[in-house]
Amino acid sequence: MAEDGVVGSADFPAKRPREEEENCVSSAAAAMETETAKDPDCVSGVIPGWFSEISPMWPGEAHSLKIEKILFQGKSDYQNVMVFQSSTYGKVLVLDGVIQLTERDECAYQEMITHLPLCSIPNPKKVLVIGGGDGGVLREVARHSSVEQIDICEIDKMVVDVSKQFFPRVAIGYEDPRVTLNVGDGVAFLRAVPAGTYDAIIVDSSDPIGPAQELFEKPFFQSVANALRPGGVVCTQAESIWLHMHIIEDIVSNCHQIFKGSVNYAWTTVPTYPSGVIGFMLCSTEGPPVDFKHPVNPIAENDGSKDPLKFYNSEIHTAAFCLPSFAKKVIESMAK
Ligand code: SPD
Repeated sequence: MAEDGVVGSADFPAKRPREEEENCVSSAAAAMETETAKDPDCVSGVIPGWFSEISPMWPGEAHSLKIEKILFQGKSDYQNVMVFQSSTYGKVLVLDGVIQLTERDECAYQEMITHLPLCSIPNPKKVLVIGGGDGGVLREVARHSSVEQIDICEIDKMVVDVSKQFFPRVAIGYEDPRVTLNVGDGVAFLRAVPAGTYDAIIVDSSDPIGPAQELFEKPFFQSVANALRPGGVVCTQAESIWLHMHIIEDIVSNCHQIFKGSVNYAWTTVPTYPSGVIGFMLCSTEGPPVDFKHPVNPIAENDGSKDPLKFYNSEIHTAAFCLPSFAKKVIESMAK
């Protein structure tokens, strides 16, 4: 292990970096004057002065945010990284043209992806985060006083560095002494984890185009199940019921084959994500039963953190598993 709890990518195989940038699918305003703009090929205007999120994953629609100032643009080995100041959602982190978080609504995602699994089991001690380089999930895991070890595996060091520089209230998660950062490929990392190591694994990935693609595939879920103790839980980013039922169906089908405990889908609202909602796949391995819909491990009112919870509470935990009829029909039919 290297200094400061950071494990270098040499400790396990790194994912092959993207060779050449394909067509840039997203747009930010060309008309913006920026001191830091380095990649004008990836900046084209839909509405001048606005960032528009355009992707084949949500064809025919594009949510836009007004840009006050572009604060950072860079290209890592894996993706384009951009930070801009928006006029209504605070600072925004964008990877390959897709919004990962805004200061205003990140709580709705980070709190739910973390506390839905961790409040569903008694006494979680060892937690692994795959992805989540911005540190927001770490910040949330750290609220749980029972947790003794928090490992994170993030493929892109630039995401970690940029988050620490521009999103200190999110990246504050890295300051917890229980955290060990591994920079490398989450798929390879998990394959090397001894069976039964973790009580909970949280997969905070970007969308399945680009570096996160394998995190949506069956072999990855198999490695997750193997790395969990009996009755351990996983929560993965599982896209939008409005846009991605085909992806969700694949995830649910894989999870029913692999996880012999509970398999449930939950969702939350995030105004700046495509369609304004995003879902989570929650599963447990065979062992002590887990009833995700009824949390058994509430977070202490005074959890010792600087900022109180903004979004999560026990009522919204249970409500997150109530699905609209069209989604419920598909997802529940797969359990049979
Ligand atoms: N469509 C974007 C989905 C992004 C999910 N991951 C966000 C990372 C925040 N920690």
